[in-house]
Amino acid sequence: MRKLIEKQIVLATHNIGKVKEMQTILAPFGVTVLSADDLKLSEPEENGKTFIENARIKAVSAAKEANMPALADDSGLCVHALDNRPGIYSARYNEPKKNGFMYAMERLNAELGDTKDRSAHFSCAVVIAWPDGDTEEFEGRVDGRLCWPAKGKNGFGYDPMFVPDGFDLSFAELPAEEKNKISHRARALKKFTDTCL
Ligand code: ITT
Repeated sequence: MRKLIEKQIVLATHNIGKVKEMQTILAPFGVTVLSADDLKLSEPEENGKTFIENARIKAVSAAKEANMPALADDSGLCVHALDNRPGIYSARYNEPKKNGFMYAMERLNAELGDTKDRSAHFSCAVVIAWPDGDTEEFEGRVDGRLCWPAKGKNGFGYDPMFVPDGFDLSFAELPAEEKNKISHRARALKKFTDTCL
């Protein structure tokens, strides 16, 4: 397993919700974290078939372009009664409406109809790539159930309709520090920090 010797990395994501969470989780480790927007990095086509493949595409592209280690996150919501959709298509599920996520949440809820099984999980793949193309890859997951109507104002994406196991509040109702203890992203990043830092 390769250690991160460099003290500066770029987050290979253009999603501001992810950037905030990743910066908060990585803050205690003393690594300077730049964002893809800071460096005006391009967005490669995410044509992988898994979260790991898409995270690898983003990390390798950003590390080469920025000439520094790059950390990418590919994540999504997997709804069990829908054969784990939208999965890797979670962001694209919100198209053509790019602003606000209500469109995707309503679409998902309509697709579920009166299905009794509301169980779901969030998955997150985190890949660190170095400019020489080397990578280390990690995954995290949090299980829960979908609620309707959506509730809460924190977080981003599908957070208002996802209630993690052991809680009655949605991810968008929980304070950020609570979500960051148990989320799919926190769990994948914990494996990254345990291994590479
Ligand atoms: P980048 O590719 O630039 O990182 P993106 O938003 O396109 O940004 P993804 O392709 O990984 O990222 O899509 C993941 C989508 O899954 C994201 O847009 C959210 O809608 C959803 N998602 C992932 N993690 C989430 C979380 O913690 N809370 C709510 N929704 C989440």
